[in-house]
Amino acid sequence: MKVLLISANRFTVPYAVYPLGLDYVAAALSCRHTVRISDMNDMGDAGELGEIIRDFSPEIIGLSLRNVDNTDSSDPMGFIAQYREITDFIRSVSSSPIVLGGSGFTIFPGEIMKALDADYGIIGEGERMALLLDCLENKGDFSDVPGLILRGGDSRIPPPLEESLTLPRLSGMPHRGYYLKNGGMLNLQTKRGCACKCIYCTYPHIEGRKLRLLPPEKAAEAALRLEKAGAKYFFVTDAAFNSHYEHSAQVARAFQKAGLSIPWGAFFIPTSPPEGYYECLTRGGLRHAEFGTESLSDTVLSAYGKPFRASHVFAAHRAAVKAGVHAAHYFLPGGPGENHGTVKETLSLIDKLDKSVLFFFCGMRIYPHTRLCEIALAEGQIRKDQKLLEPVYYHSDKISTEEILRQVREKAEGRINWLIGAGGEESAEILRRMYAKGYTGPLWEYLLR
Ligand code: B12
Ligand code: SF4
Repeated sequence: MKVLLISANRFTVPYAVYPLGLDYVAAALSCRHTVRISDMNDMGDAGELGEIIRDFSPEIIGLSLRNVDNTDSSDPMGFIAQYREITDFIRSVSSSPIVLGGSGFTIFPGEIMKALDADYGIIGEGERMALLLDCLENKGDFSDVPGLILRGGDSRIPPPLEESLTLPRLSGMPHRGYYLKNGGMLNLQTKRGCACKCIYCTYPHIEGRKLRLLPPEKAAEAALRLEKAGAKYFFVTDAAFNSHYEHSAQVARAFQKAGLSIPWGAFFIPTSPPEGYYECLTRGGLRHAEFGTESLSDTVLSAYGKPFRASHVFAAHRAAVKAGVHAAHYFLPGGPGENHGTVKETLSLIDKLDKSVLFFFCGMRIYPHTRLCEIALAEGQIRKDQKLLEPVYYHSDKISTEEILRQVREKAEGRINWLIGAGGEESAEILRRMYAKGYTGPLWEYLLR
């Protein structure tokens, strides 16, 4: 079959993110089908998409829905209306069935199927689209496709893929050019899954709880291909790169052994690392670490279900900075357990995180399939039948989000390394201007204080 895969994401805050998921879907389909990828970031307007559809005449169209909103209560934005415009446009030029997928879709499959009136959706890993195509070609039984959702049907949550992680399609992606021109950043994945139980987090639902690891030499092969393709920097998209200390160190050693010369960054859990861990990673090219710290109050960390306490955050931070890593910490005040005292505690300890960039997402978004959703339901903050596609944020009855924002803004005054949310359009615009001058990567070195 002729398959057109489209990345619908046009959000460029904090920067434009390469749609890696579609390379996995393409790899799973390419042996039996003709697959083409189009990226809305790389297109001037919808007219261009129309030309691609007319020229290629796809028999089926897959649409990747990464973000449903920006998860930022201080500057909320939703993307479903934009996606609806895209599906309406596709329908105006093609009668081929539309299949939805992607991480945003996986969180809200039923609601998004309805909002976009799509033919099919695949919850979770899109490699399973190969089974849907088999089914369509052979008039097979749809119930053999795990995670498939039909128009008007119920969502069935599939088990994560059993197989070990493989590589995505690594060549023949012309849309990479857009990212190489705008910051030079591409991305790769070395594992899927997270076994932690942080109460608000969707990642275990999207990727599964069991860790599935890519052999380190395969990760190095993927990294070298990115370098060869012209990437100046890459981001490792794993839920948490150090959720398996041994494997992540092996990956860094494999990068070093393969002679990788471009720097990279990743998400980290601020747990105390083994001796020499960050030095090993920097030898393999690690330049920046984004820590999911969330709070420096042990009361709050415990209520959030985090697998570390404030002392571990400081240990992880010191170890990373000593190794020369650019550190960033994400904070998520306002969830269960937060009160005036805990906010004060976090803000008074925060200066210990020197030489770092601090992101504050004030307000915890309630997602389905999370412990937070159960807590909010038990506290009467949401109804059992309430749809959460339209963002709902948890409210602590001990301190309001406005008060938290006020305190954070007051402390952030005059500090360029404190960003509310992802920094918004203003920071993204500064990055865009620096990229236009030839700068590459996330460019935190200009903010670190
Ligand atoms: C890494 C990451 C980032 C990094 C990206 C760095 C980079 N250069 O790549 C950074 C920190 C920059 C980032 C930023 C943001 N992120 Co983010 N991010 C992630 C994360 C952890 C992984 C995404 C990823 O690349 N996965 C690896 C690829 C291979 O998987 P995938 O894309 O999901 O694709 C698979 C399936 O989804 C499916 N699939 C994908 N497309 C399709 C298409 C079809 C047709 C089919 C059938 C299947 C299918 O198959 C693929 C292979 O199995 C996810 C959470 C998660 N665990 O998924 C959040 C996530 C995507 N981010 C999210 C958000 C909100 C954001 C921001 C808006 C936050 C903000 N305000 O700044 C920005 C937006 C950035 C942008 N410009 O779009 C949300 C999106 C949900 C939502 N609420 O909208 C997620 C899901 C986290 C969450 N809160 O639940 N992010
Ligand atoms: S917040 Fe990080 S450590 Fe916690 S469950 Fe999510 S991915 Fe895992």
